[in-house]
Amino acid sequence: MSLTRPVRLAGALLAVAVSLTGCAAGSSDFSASPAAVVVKITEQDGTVEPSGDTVKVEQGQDITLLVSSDAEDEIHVHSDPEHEFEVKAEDDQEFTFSIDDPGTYEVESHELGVVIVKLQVS
Ligand SMILES: [Cu+2]
Repeated sequence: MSLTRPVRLAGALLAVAVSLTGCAAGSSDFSASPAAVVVKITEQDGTVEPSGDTVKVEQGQDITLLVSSDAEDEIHVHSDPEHEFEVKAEDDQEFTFSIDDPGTYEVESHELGVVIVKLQVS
């Protein structure tokens, strides 16, 4: 699995642009910051929150999945290249990645077979 990021400079410039627009601090599950979009994910008793919400991110912006789970799982990001993360039965596991190409990409719980969030990259 390759995690190279050829458009690093573009990502940095976009991060600057994002910082000019401010952030939605204080909102419940999603908090945007100039540096990264953090998506808080909770898996418990065979269910997952959030469940299919759309999260908007910038091309090349860091996306951090902050996962708390009571069971092992595998989280897939259906981008190209795809990202796969091994989830343990632990709180506050962080997985950070970015997506360079615009589009909408599903983040899926492999064990539960459900879409957690859709990342709308533009
Ligand atoms: Cu998948």
